[in-house]
Amino acid sequence: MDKLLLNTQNLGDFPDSVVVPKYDRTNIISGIVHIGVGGFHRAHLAYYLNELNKLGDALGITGIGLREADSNINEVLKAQDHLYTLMVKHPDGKIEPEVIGSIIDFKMGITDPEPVIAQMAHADTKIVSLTITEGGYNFNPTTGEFNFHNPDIQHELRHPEDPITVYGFLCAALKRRRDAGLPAFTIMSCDNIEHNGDMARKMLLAFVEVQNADLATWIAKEVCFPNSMVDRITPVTSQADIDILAQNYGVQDAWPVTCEPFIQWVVEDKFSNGRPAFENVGVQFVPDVGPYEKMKLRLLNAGHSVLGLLGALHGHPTINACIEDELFANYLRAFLDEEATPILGPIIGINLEDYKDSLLERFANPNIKDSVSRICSESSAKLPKFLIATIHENLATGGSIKFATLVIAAWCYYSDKQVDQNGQPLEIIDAMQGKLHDAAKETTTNPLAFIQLELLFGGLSENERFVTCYTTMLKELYKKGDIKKLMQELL
Ligand code: CS2
Repeated sequence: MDKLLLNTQNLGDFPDSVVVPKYDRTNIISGIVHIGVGGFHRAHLAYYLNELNKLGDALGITGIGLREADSNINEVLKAQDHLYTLMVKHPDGKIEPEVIGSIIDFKMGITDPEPVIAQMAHADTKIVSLTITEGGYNFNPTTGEFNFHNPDIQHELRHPEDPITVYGFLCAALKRRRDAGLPAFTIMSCDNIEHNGDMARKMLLAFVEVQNADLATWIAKEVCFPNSMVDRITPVTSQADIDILAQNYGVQDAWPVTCEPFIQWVVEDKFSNGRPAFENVGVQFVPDVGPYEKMKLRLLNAGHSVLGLLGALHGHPTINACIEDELFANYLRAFLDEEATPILGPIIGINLEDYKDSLLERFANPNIKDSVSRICSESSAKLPKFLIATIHENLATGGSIKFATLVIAAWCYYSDKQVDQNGQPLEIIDAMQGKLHDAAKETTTNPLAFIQLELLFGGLSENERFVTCYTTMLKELYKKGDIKKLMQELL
């Protein structure tokens, strides 16, 4: 098949099996500035906006990169007129490729902050949305307070005109809007954090109160921070995906995104400066997102971590490989039923049994091939929110903790050994990797060393019930190194 580079000019020449934007992209106005254009954003918010444009809107996104690593996506998107292909992969093998046209520009904040501030401060910008990951919010995971020790934050506090982090940029832009008499934009967090909007608000206000108290008062009054629950499994793009797109569909896209068919976004209807009619494309607006967020984080995300860490140790490469292993599927279901479900209250419009059934089906999708290394990456930012919080709640109520505790023991062993049970090196990506390894290494002389990382575990190392359960499992694991045996024993 002839291969064509993905760009505006070639859109008309792709085969019918590839959906392309039919709307006029030259008319699009950038109403949303998005920080953190990773695969998830391109499979989720940018997808929804593309759907709205198909219905007649003309709204675009300006992507922002605040990290050196973002220069890759910047270059790819520039070369492709900001177009990219979303490859929706069904469990039966069907792939639906669709070219998404809603991202219309990209700016790198590290090389030149001014155009980024100007774009955020532009009258057309109504929303600044974020997917900066759990770690990007700059809070202490145990206390939940803003981390003022971060050197970049210290720099921005002294030099408001030279922003580096999301907080510096948001404040510089909001100050400019206030001074120009423009309304504030909405700050819309799309990260996997419970009360993500409240968290963004708390962190921004902590920062700006020190940087510019006067501006803090204006932000507290004018800026809305809706909480939201976002969901779509988006694995890391592989070379095989790029090749399939080129060979089977003739589209040469340097960085397509693959995802599952399922998509969900539940959001609070609190916007400072208007919003697109997202309800027309399936977004659910509710007065309180809390119960939906908690359900998703403590079932889906925690479930991923359970499979990811146990699976990595055993040597399963992907989440679907874990689910194909009956022991892993049963273990996951037992964790969901016995430890996660009891801490969730009833959720309007949701049948939790159906929700859990659908999670297992989604995880089993054999075409997604979501790597356990993606799931285990940045566990230090994820686990306190996804799993450790559940252990704390079950300890308080007398609930079961054994399934989650084994995951913590496995995490210690994994951080110490850094190889799976077959001796294959594990790909560990974590901002705290060094600290985790050092603490885990001490386990042989001090079994509590790992859980004494208070930043992650709070007071768990002083809880008798947890310590007994954890140290028994850890001993077994270090003695035999057989994770499946331990899993089996708990069922
Ligand atoms: C995953 C999430 O990062 C993780 O560990 O659980 O990326 C998950 O795939 C998404 O939140 C799905 O919506």
